[in-house]
Amino acid sequence: MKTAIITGASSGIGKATAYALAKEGFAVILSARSIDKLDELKSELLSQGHKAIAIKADVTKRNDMKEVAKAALDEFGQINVLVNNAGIMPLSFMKNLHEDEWEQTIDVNVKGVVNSIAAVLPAMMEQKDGHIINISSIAGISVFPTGAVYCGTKYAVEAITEGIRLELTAPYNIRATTIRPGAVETNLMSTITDQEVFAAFEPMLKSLKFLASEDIAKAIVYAAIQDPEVSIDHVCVRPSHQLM
Ligand code: NJP
Repeated sequence: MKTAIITGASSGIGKATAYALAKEGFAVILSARSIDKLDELKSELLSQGHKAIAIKADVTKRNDMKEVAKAALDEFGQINVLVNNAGIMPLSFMKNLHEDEWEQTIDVNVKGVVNSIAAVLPAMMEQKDGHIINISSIAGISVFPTGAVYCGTKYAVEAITEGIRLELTAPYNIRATTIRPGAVETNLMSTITDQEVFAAFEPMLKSLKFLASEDIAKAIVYAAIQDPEVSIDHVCVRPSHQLM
């Protein structure tokens, strides 16, 4: 049975992805910091006949992610897919100097991604099979005001993903994909504390119909279930009326 580790599986896109991959026959390894939410999700999946385990882990901590990989191997014997989904988006104007949030955004969105990659690579290289699906963003291909640091982290995710493709696909059969969501209805905006951001985006927030997490989960499944010789490099999924 193929397995998928999903970081940030306690809500939003990660949670929807857990359901979608489980329905495709993957055993899912759910990780995030909110273990209560993960346990609830795990119970629901098990009651529907799926295979799932839940492990509390903070992506910014290397050892936590190594424990997640170890649990996946102990339970299922292999790691086929890593969905690097955990992320935060405390948008702010540069002039307002939200330095702590900048640092936290880099820690979660960049260091968290490489910590998770490092945890699964030994198993994937040994198996000569693996797929790293990194949740980037439209912010990973274009910059907008208030998003300087957030966009910077997602540009980094794009670069890291391309590096994996160049170095690891041919010798180890490890594929790499970025998923680039547009606006999706999740808890992500709750991390914004700079009130000027809400004022700046008010017209957009009032008029735009956000996507559902399930819309992004479908794209993740599409990338994950391709035949081994097919590489889906990038998938951009945005609301039809979101122009940038
Ligand atoms: O957000 P949300 P999304 N260690 O807040 C986890 C990208 N994206 O589903 O630890 C481990 O519902 C947190 O879990 P917990 C976005 O950049 C979104 O929208 O329990 N996990 C939760 O499960 C991000 O990469 C949109 O608090 C940590 C999850 O992350 C991905 O989509 C647009 C953690 C966040 O779930 C999922 O975000 C776009 C840590 N230190 C890109 N910190 C969008 N929604 O519009 C947080 O372009 N988490």
